[in-house]
Amino acid sequence: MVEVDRDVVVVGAGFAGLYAVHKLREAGFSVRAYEKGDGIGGTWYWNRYPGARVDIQSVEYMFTKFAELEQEWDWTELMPKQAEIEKYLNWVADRLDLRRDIQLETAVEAMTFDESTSTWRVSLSTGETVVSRWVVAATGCLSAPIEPDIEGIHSFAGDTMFTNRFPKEGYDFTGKRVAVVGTGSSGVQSIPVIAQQAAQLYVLQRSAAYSLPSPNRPLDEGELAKLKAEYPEIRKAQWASPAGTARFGAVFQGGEMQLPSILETPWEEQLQRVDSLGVIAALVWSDVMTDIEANRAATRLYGEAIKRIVKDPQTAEDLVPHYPLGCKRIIIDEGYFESFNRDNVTLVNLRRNPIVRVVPEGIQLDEGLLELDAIVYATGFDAMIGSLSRIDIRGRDGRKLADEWAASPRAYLGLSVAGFPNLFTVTGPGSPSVLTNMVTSIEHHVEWITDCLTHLRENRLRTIEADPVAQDEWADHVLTFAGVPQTHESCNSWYLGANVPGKTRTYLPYAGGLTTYMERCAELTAAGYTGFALA
Ligand code: NA7
Repeated sequence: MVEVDRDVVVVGAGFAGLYAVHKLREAGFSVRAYEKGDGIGGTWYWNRYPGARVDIQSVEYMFTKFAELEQEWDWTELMPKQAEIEKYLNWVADRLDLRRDIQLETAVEAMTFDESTSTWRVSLSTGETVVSRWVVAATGCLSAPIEPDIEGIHSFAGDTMFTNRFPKEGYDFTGKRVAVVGTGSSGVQSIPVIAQQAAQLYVLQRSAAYSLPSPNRPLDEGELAKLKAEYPEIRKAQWASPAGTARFGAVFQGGEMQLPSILETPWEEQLQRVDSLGVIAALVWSDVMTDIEANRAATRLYGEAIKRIVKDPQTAEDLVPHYPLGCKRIIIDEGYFESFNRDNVTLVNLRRNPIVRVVPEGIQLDEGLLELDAIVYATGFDAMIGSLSRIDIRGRDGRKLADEWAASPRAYLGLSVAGFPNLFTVTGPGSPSVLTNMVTSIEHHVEWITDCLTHLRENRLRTIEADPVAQDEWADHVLTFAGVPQTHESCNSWYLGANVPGKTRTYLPYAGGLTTYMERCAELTAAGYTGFALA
């Protein structure tokens, strides 16, 4: 048997990488994780922009299988900020003694599968090469940043920042003339915070956002103690829920179980819902996600709700999206629309007044020059496949993963790619991942991988590889779940890869729900790893 440096190389040290190190080590495998950042946390290490916050409740946005440990961690808010999540992950790493198997400031640059020994040769940015039997790619779904293709972007004389690698030391916007480019989650979360500091803030919007007010609030001691006492029930409910979170919908729907059809509800009655619920009124209908006409009605209602918040009529109109509700992940904000009533905030509709180029003084728009001190790009990610496509990964016969995925971004069960044996893609394309609570999806994948490696070890098997036919069938199956708003021709989401020029347009995540997905994985595994070749 060939010598390996480690049984398993783990790429990344966010939620997935940390859990992988822990579970694999616990199962008796030797493991080493490599992390590009100089701290752990993955997504929650890099995305430290002002206002960054998760949209899942804190008591569910944590590892769910540490019954004792979870009692020791105190969340301070209903939906925690980036800094608190980063602190939590560092605390977990210390408590589980994970750091000794994690090497920071080390990027995996290339990996090649050696068919003669069935091992991976992993090349690191430090110049080292590590040989392992298996690789677990815990590289995240939203971790390959996109730099927008804007002429002159590097010529700006002021401060240029990206939300997805925001300065660690923070940035003081006080007295500055600032532009934020992009109005996805990162833009929408950072804009209200920057607006409070900046002398002048220009919001450069190409597509308007669907955003709901955050229900966030501090958790007082008594409430947290009660929640902790309920953790066993919360965990049970969470794992029985199709989204890996049982407490999410209740926040917005007030527990209402039977929702009416928007198409069957007179306009005056629809407006009454805006009276009581504000912008959330657009969401509380039975047919909005299944019928495009109902969806258009919801957008109209959403526009009415915005008009009631935003005083300037043109700004209010420009803030209404021209694509279906549910096409992109709905954002949760803290005072986004209210920000546009401030004297120091101006919305620039790039559809009417596009960016011509960036110049040393600021941004040259079609209709004039914005003179600026700082530009913040909140322009998103090459989602779900970008982080692995950017590593030079060679499988059987020298096949390059980036080329395979450029043509057809697919992975069997979202976990394994045909032609790339012994490589596992945690929350890869075709997995529920980004449509669920990421933590539960990650836990499921890491546990499945650990069980799989244990099975291989027990049965003296050296390789596992997805069957190409099973992989294609899975990809077809995944597409059957993509809903009406998600695949509509006017939808250009990162779920579809449509935010990256040249990327194949296909719906990447599995929308059938985590519970259904887990059942399917369990059935296939129990039947002898159907769809995989084990050797
Ligand atoms: P998103 O959601 O992909 O948003 C990126 C935004 O940047 C979006 O509004 C884009 O407009 C805009 N964008 C991208 N390129 C440009 C250029 N060249 N010019 C102007 N505007 C541009 O990324 P986020 O980081 O906000 O959020 C990612 C996920 O993190 C989010 O879904 C949550 O799940 C957490 P477009 O819509 O493409 O017209």
